[in-house]
Amino acid sequence: MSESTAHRPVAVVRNVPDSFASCVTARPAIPPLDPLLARVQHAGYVSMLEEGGFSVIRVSTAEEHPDCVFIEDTAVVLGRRALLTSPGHPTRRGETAAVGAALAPLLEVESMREGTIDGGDVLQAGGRVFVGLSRRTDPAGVAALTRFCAPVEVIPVRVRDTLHLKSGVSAVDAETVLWHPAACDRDDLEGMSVVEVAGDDPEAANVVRLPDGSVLVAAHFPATAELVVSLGHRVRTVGVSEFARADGGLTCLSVRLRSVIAVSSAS
Ligand code: CIR
Repeated sequence: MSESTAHRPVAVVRNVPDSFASCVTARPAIPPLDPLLARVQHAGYVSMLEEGGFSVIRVSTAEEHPDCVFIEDTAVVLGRRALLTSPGHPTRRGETAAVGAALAPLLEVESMREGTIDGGDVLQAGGRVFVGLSRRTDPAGVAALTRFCAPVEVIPVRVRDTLHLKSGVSAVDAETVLWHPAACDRDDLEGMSVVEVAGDDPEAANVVRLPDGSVLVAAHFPATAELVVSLGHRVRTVGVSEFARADGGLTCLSVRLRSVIAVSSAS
């Protein structure tokens, strides 16, 4: 590799639309969501993805889709294939077409024909795929995902009180997940080393593994940052409070293509 290039896995993101304040939330956001603050925080998130070793591709934003920044929900990537989802909330279904167009040059892309899935319910860990049965992901969606992933094993997990499975569980390394009891039964994460996070907010368990081996943690969860350090990982932090107010965590702001390596500037 020359000094001016680096081979990096790809992360796909989608910028914050002006309509962000109208996105779907479990409870009305008070004060209203601020698209300008969200944009500043999104820029920080993208910087961290890049510093951590991802090459970032952007899908243009869509004013008619206030939630489009939560791009993780629109696609599940397994190796060099992508399944475009049918998101569980009807207002979000139109988000997938532009994501499919962005992924098509990089991956073999197919679309779901039955059921609903939000990518936030799909956790790849320990060589298997855990999928949350949630308010957004239904049994027909799980069946579609199971067909897509074969021969990789898909394990359905009943989501307890969180929006998505990954709202309260995420992988911190190849064998270990962070977990909050609001998300699911601990025993459902069979085969994984399960580490409980502190506090009342399940999103404290939502982190992103970066290609350089570090782990991205939301700045408003310092106890998670300490926990991840105690597990032997380097931590990067980023402020994403405006997305948290819209029921989103760190994973939901990108689709990560760990098997697709782009050659990019090493700056
Ligand atoms: C929604 O309710 O669909 C969005 N406001 C938040 C989606 C968050 N997605 C994720 O955690 N994967």
